[in-house]
Amino acid sequence: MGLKIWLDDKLVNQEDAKVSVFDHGLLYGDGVFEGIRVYGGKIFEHDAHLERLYKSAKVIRLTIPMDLPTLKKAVEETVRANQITDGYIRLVVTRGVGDLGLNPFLCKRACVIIIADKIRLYPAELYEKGLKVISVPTIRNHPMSIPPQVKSLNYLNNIFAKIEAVDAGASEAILYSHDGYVAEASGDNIFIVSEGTLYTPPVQAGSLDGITRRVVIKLAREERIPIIEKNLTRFDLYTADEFFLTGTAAEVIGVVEMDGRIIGDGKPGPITRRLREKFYAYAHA
Ligand code: PXG
Repeated sequence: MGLKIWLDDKLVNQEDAKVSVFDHGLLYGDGVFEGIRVYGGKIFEHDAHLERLYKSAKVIRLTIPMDLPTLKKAVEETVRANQITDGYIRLVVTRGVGDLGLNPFLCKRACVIIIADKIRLYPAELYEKGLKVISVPTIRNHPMSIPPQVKSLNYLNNIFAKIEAVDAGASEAILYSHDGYVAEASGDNIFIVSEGTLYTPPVQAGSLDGITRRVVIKLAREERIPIIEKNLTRFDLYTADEFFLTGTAAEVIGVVEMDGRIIGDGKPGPITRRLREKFYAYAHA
């Protein structure tokens, strides 16, 4: 049975959920998006995701054709129509239909797409064993190009990084900023533990302001685990006691090898496990 997809201003059948070949989202990757989880029928950090979407849209000079409360209702309606209790929402706003030129202001109306589907989780084994990651040659977008805090439809930079990781037989890519500091993974934020303190790069080092990252920082504070946001180098990652990634799809997942260096004792560490458990409890509360 097909899904019900939100398109512009209403739910339509999946077969009828079609956009124009003149949509600038397709022609230029011009648009913004969010990936959101549903846990036990509740939309996880719904307001935070929507606020980030409106900020991304503002930065790219895109007018979302409905206000936040209306969009929130549309997301809720889409989740309900597809009877999703545990799943994944992809919320996309494209620039809309224009001509073949770049000028976004010739596009009449932004197009709103909401897809709510079941999620395919990473295999449980991966959480037990931890990931192998590599540093990739592709650097994170320079802040004077598309700002990394904008969750835009233009993901080629991250896709380059992902290709480099897959080619090297690694699960994830670690990207650095133009000045050599750790930025983030291709679709996840980065944390390390060193002598009992949690460290994560500041968003300004070139990462998305991850919603999972924010929740993990909050949970660490509740757990009285010291947390410091500061610039990190690859030396800090290689020599960390623990290393983990955070993101909507992955939640909290340990990293056990990077560029041929074994992290800690080669298994996801105790603070990683504790924060993963806390995150699970928080998401399902
Ligand atoms: N950095 C980037 C570049 C991302 O795309 C995150 C960090 C984590 O942010 P959240 O808010 O999700 O904690 C993301 C997440 C996927 C997938 O399938 C993930 C993202 C986008 C598209 C796909 O893993 N974004």
